[in-house]
Amino acid sequence: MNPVERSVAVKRYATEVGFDAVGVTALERNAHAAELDRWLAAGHAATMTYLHRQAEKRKQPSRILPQARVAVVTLTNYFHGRQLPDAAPAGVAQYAWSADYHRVLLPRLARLAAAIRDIAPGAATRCYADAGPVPERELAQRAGLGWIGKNMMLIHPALGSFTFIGVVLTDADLAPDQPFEADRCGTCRRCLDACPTDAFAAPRELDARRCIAYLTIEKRGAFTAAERAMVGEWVFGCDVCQDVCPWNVKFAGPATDPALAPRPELRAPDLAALLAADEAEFHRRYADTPFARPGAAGMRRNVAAALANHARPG
Ligand code: B12
Ligand code: SF4
Ligand code: SF4
Repeated sequence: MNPVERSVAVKRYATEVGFDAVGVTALERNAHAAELDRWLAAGHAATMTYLHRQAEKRKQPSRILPQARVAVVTLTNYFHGRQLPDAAPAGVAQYAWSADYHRVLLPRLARLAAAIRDIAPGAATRCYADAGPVPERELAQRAGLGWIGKNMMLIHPALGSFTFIGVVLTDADLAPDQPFEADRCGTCRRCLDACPTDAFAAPRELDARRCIAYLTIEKRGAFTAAERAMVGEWVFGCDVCQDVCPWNVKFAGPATDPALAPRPELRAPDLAALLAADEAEFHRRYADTPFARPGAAGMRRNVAAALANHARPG
């Protein structure tokens, strides 16, 4: 097989294992390395110090796996439609309505990596989904899968932005795709205007310190009074800047993947039970879910804030 035929075979297999879109890009220097440097220097990473440590690899992704030549980049649709959770106050971002996506994506990526090694015998492969020093949105844009919207999300023209990105780095000789060069946001700025905390310092510049996703998922310890007010009635993550995006409103279709089926205890969690759960009970209920990231104490903090904000709106 020549590189083009190998790419076609890899992409066919990616679709068979359940990925909704796939593309290939060469591991050149990140074209937006300067944006990353500025973002970090401005303090927008908040307490996510790993982003500073990983910066050099994000800027030059060939340093992640030294012999790697290309990234095979996948998208997995997780959109569950436009319905809101039944029980307010309990805003949970849609990506957390089903089992922890790392557990779904990584076995699929491992199967894709095995197929790459069959198609290109002797190839080295390494799989990533979210964790690791991989500039996933940047690679997805370069692999032709969509553009980076003003809300910083990778937007696929047919799937929208409610997608997970998964990556296989490899030294296999695969033909790359053309990057997605167009910016289809145009003059729209709905995401910037709708963000409840004004977290965008500018288009494509998110200050994590003001982002509800950061506050409810990544921040450790107690909220300040200002942070407590900012999270509103979200108990885990936030979807506002995606919910308002016309590319999701018009084009995103619900995921049919059984592995990502919504679970009631995640979509509309029992807040009293979450508040009362000790470590053992929390682990029993939520160990395989995204709620495990903030953990029992983090979720208690989030629920307490959401309930207080619900009682005292505005
Ligand atoms: C840290 C992190 C966060 C932080 C910071 C978010 C942020 N905007 O940077 C917090 C906790 C706030 C967060 C929130 C969310 N996250 Co997050 N997060 C990450 C993580 C681990 C690293 C992102 C990062 O490096 N940020 C630093 C910024 C500077 O880098 P960047 O986002 O890659 O942006 C690059 C481009 O924007 C580019 N660039 C800049 N300007 C321009 C201009 C043009 C024209 C182009 C083409 C490119 C470009 O340069 C930047 C640097 O390379 C990635 C996984 C990964 N390994 O990449 C997931 C990831 C980005 N998150 C994801 C998700 C789903 C979310 C949430 C939707 C979850 C939720 N519902 O609560 C929110 C969305 C918030 C938002 N609007 O961005 C998905 C996004 C999927 C997609 N389709 O885009 C990822 C890819 C995880 C995954 N594997 O699926 N996240
Ligand atoms: S996830 Fe929510 S808080 Fe964060 S930038 Fe988007 S709308 Fe704003
Ligand atoms: S809401 Fe508008 S500006 Fe924001 S990402 Fe979507 S199309 Fe782009």
